[in-house]
Amino acid sequence: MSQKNQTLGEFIIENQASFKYSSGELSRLINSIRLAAKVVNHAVNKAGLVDILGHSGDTNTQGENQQKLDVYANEKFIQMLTNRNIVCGIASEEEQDFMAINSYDNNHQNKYVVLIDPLDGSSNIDVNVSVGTIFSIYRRVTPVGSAVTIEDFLQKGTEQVAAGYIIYGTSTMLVYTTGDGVNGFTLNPAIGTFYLSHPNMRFPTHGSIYSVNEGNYIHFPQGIKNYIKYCQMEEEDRPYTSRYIGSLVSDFHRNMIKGGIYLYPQSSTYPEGKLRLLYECNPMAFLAEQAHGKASDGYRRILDIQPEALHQRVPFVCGSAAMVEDVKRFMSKEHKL
Ligand code: AHM
Ligand code: MG
Repeated sequence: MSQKNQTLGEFIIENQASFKYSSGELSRLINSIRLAAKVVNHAVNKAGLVDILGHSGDTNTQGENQQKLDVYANEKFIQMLTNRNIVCGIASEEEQDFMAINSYDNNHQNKYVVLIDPLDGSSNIDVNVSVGTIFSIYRRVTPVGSAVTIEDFLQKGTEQVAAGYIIYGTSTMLVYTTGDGVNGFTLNPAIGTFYLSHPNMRFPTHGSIYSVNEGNYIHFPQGIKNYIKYCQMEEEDRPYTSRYIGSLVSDFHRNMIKGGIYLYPQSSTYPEGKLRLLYECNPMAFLAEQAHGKASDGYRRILDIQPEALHQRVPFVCGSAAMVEDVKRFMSKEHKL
């Protein structure tokens, strides 16, 4: 499959035939995400140099502070996806409602909707820590030729056609799946080209890293508390190492390469968990499963949850398969669903 020095552009073309519905539309869609990623990467990289840092003064739909780069990334991704006339709808973590995209020259003939978290972990920007973009793609369920409705967005994660993230880290990477494994591409900033650097990425079945905001320990359910104590116990391959960046994409990326688990459980502050099912958990869960990992809310497979609202939150446990199973065991011992 992978040849040396293969670019993302070449990879997309080469793999187009293997998509379930191969009309070139999905390839064009991934290509525009690639382009938006480069534009946002440019802005993120110079964030320390220009007066773009700081709070914009607005709050997003969750009532949280929105920073300028969030707004910028949101605008750029929406712009790239709408200008190129390839999607029929977009929902963004930064927008209250979904957008129906009507391209009057093709009268709602596009088939895909995109859900996006344009800049996740943005509280990390002003301290120069990695952030990411997360995207998720579905085929619409309502008939082409009409405007999209909420139904097109509230699909189970199992229905995703593609999902991925861009990590703006020490190097910038685009990692994605179309349901046939996970591949990672690293940007060569000198020439603005993504190269296949991490073909067929996989979570080790077991790892030794746990990533959780332990400052919230006191507010966690007993099952999670017990699991954290288990991670810290001196036994067999334990204690595990604790690593928490506070940037989902970065924590996930490290755990996928090294083996580990990420947890954002329910707590008294966030009774439903903090992360959003549609913009964060489903795409990461799809990637995790495609990389032989698992994703759960502590009891259920994330991808099987029927979404009820665009900005729904859910407890999230994701990573090496055996470690996610351990958490489920600890949860079921203490709590009944
Ligand atoms: P955001 O969408 O507002 O950026 O929040 C999501 C982020 C994740 O990237 C990260 O893992 C988590 O929130 C960190 O939350 P906390 O600071 O509560 O540990
Ligand atoms: Mg987010």
